[in-house]
Amino acid sequence: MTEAVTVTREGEIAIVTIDNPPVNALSFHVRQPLQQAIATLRDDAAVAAIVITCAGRTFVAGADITEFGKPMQQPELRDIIATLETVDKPTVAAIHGTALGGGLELALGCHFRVADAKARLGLPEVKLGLLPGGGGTIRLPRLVGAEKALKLIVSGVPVSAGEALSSGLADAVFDADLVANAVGFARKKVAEGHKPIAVRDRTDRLTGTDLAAFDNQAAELAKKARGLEAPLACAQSVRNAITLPFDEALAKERELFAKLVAGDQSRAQRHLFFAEREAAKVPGIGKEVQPRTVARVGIIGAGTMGGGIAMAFVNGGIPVTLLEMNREALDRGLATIEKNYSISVSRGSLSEDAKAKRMAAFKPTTDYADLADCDLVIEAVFEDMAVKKEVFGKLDKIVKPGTILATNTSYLDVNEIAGSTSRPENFLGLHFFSPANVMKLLEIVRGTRTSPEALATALAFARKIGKVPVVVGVCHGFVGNRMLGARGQETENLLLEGASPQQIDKVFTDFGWPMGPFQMWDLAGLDIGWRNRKAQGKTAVIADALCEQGRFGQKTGRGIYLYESGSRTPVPDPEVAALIEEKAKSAGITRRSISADEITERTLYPMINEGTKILEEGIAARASDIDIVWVNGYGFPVGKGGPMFWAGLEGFGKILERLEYWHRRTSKDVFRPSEMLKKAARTGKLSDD
Ligand code: 3H9
Repeated sequence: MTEAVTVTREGEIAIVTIDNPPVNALSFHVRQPLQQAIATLRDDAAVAAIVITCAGRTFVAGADITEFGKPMQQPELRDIIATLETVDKPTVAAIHGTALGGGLELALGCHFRVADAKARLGLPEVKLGLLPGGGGTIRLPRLVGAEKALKLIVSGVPVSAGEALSSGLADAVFDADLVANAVGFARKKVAEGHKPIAVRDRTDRLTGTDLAAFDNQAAELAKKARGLEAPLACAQSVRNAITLPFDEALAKERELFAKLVAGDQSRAQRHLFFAEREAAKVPGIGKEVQPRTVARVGIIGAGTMGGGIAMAFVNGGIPVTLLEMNREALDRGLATIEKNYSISVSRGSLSEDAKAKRMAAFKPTTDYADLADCDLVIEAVFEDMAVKKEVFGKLDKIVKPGTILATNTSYLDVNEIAGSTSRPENFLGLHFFSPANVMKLLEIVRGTRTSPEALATALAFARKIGKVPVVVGVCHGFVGNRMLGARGQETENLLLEGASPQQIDKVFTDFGWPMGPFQMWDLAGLDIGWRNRKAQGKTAVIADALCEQGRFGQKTGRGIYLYESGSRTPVPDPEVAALIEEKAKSAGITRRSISADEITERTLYPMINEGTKILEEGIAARASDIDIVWVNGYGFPVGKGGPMFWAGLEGFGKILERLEYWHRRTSKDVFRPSEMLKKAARTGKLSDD
């Protein structure tokens, strides 16, 4: 094993290299020799300056997250930084790849930071439910000013080397030869002969901070935090950097960090960090399975879904052949795509030049023969088995032998569709979520005959276009929509029995969902479900009645709620309340008061139960995969870690007991507890944990 920390010399300049693959996290076996090396070099009169750099693909990407939740072994990061700050010769962090979290904090302990032009620098701790706990909230404002620091810390989004340079976070940026240039930079500082100033002692960017403006900015951020503690703690700590002496502010940052790291929200968010990486590892798909190259994608259908999927690929650098039935539909689809890009240009997130390049990456066509050279073809046409089979029957004859065919169906049997082609091994489902160019989740549906190569290819292009892929098996609605179905089964009954839409929605938003189920109905459009129900001979007493009155949701200004013209704010409607009462009366239901707990038990508990049935059937490989689906596709609050993680917090025993109660009362299958849930209630964990 190579040494985690080595010291080399370029004349009077010492170079400390950290080597802890894959991301140079500051694990205990790095901290200890690093601390020692810095102390030794500090006391070595032959050393005039110290450069800290990293081997491998990146500078330090943070503390070692796997050590959180266990007793921290000494020395801690803050001890190392404190030692660094006792060095009175120039110290220079040479940053390539990403300097994140504790990695950037280590760099902030140096007098200077120099970066490779492609490097990114950030404090993403907030995404793990934390605040930077190695002095980042106290030192960063001293370099870039409090308002910029607050933005960087609360968003958790890293900045480019160029931005770091212009804000004062970096002192120099180099296009190549980072370490050699860092040594040159250090030599120059030595030659200048000034005693370098530690970041902790710099106050120039802090004096004159407009505290009222800062508080306003922090209040705006607090509004968006939606129950998450970490963003508020970040803001509090940056404020302390302005108002308190350095050491006092640092001690308070430490207290805030200790509280967050021990809390459920950070546990949940750390779980999601590892769950996302775990989801990319599919049983049976090892490194020996090589993904195929996907150089061009064909997409059939330029409507909302097809257009969104096409944009996702083009944004990820893969050109698209976009097919529609006729020229008008094609032009409409392209116009929508262009409009979407224009919005990005007007917001400043895309340049005119980049927009032009992206538009040029679409090859529009109405001729199936133009799909012949595609490596992957995805259909996003009408959700109808016969239509899909016809499309794939045609495609199968046109595309090359190795081309992967994929359906974007939300519910239909992928195996049956695959059977309509001569290549079921090169067939899979790609369930994108609308808007497909924005939503991160991609359910990759593995058919019984999908080959490992096809699956590995799907995982590879999913990551290339910035999606979070989760491999799922074939069943009605796969993981997400199947559990959504279980969550929604009792919502109408709750209305009929006495709850109001706004009461139910409030239980959901209080939980941390961005919106409740009825707000979602109105947003998605009630007519979609109505059409599906009619096709399947099903009914929904309240939703059907609303649709019969032309109340389709936001798009018609009225659904379960009322919407004033141009507004998306739902306003409770007495007419809907009367309709619910009337329907309850005709069904012979005496309405009663319904508690928030009952709403949770009859919506979220069945959803958890369905999740365990999905695991029993092997539709999802792990409970954490289900969490990734729900957090990235359906707005499940990140601070609760996804439905299956949350179930552990809530208590499997409690969930089982209430499901059994509702099952006894109603005999409904949705409440029938799974064997896995019963076992979890006994052991305290789901079987794959
Ligand atoms: C912090 O610093 C707190 C301090 O303020 C205070 C301390 C007192 N630790 O993502 P990848 C693993 S909090 C342990 O697939 P990429 C990861 O699980 C930290 N492990 O690679 C995976 O393992 P496996 C703040 C880590 O190239 C492997 O490395 N920092 C850590 O797509 C490869 O990861 C962050 O939040 C870690 N810190 O992306 C940064 N990081 O192969 C977190 C990664 O077994 N990291 N692993 O599945 C990242 O954002 C990305 O990993 C990075 C590379 C962008 C660096």
